[in-house]
Amino acid sequence: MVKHRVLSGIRATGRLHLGNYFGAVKGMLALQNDPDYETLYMVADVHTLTTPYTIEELRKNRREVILDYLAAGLDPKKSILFQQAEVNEHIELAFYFSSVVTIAKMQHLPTFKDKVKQYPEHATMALLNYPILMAADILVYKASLVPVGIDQEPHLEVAREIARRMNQDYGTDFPEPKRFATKGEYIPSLTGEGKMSKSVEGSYINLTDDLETIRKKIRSVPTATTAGGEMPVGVKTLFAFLNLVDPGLVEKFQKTYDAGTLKFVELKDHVAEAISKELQPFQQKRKELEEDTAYVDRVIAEGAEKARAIAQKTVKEVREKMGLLS
Ligand code: AQP
Repeated sequence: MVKHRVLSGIRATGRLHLGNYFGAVKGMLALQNDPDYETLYMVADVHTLTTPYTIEELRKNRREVILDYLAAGLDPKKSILFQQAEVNEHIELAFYFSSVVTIAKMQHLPTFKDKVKQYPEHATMALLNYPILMAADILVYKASLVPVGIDQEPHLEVAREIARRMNQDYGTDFPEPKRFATKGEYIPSLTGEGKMSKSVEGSYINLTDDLETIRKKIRSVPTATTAGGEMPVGVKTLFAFLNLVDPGLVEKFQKTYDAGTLKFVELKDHVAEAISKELQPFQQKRKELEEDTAYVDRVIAEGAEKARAIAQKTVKEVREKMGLLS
């Protein structure tokens, strides 16, 4: 039986947070452990160049994300784990794809506009090309399923359009990739505004945070002074977290909220403890992996080799179909 392929990635911009974990990594794990799928998970280090970064940090983080993947339970015996920059074919295919996409289309994407607002001095061609490179990341493996958060949906739409155009114009056989959604496809920011995001200070909980840090951060979520009535955004956030880390208790806390007797500090401390408990196996495994440099080096080298073998085949096909091979 031909297995369906899965591709996902996380940018090498720093330590993973709960949004990355529930929106992406949980889905990556579920598909890795399903024998119907062949899974490829990369560190999107080339995508890191689309927003301001420091060379030293990038060098460190492109390895750190591999450690995070392994600590979260991604297993090189089941998944191909690799760094995007080690497989040049992604960039080559992205250039071919850029010939079937208009500039206007890219400029109108909400994700592009948001990032330009966030970094007005950094409205680069690389940023404009982000969704095209993402399409290449997926389609170079002919992947049909992509476990990512809901914020990535507009980019997947671009990937589907590119697949359609390439198939129509050049007779390729790219699938139209779909998003694999998890229960935590949208993790809200701790500030009560927008999504949890690495680049927004005060918005996130890192997977490496200890209980004290998590408790402090969760206590900072803005709540009303009294419970009952329409739920303010901060309270909704707390319930969203509870639903992910201790769903059995949602009903009990909801009842006390409706009755106006909920003590927010109790809910907050319970949520903090449940998050910390959820993260303990990850934190333990990460410490062990930090000691095992040789193993991590091997995972990185072997992953690149396996990914390259698949990617090279696709790019050769595309070059041929587009008239670049005689
Ligand atoms: N808040 C979120 N809820 C659910 N999923 C999320 N993801 C990110 N934030 C949330 C998912 O995590 C994966 C990696 O995203 P990325 O490669 O864009 O990583 P990032 O740039 O480091 O993510 P951030 O925190 O959002 O960074 P900035 O602040 O730089 O933009 C994706 O699957 C994404 O959907």
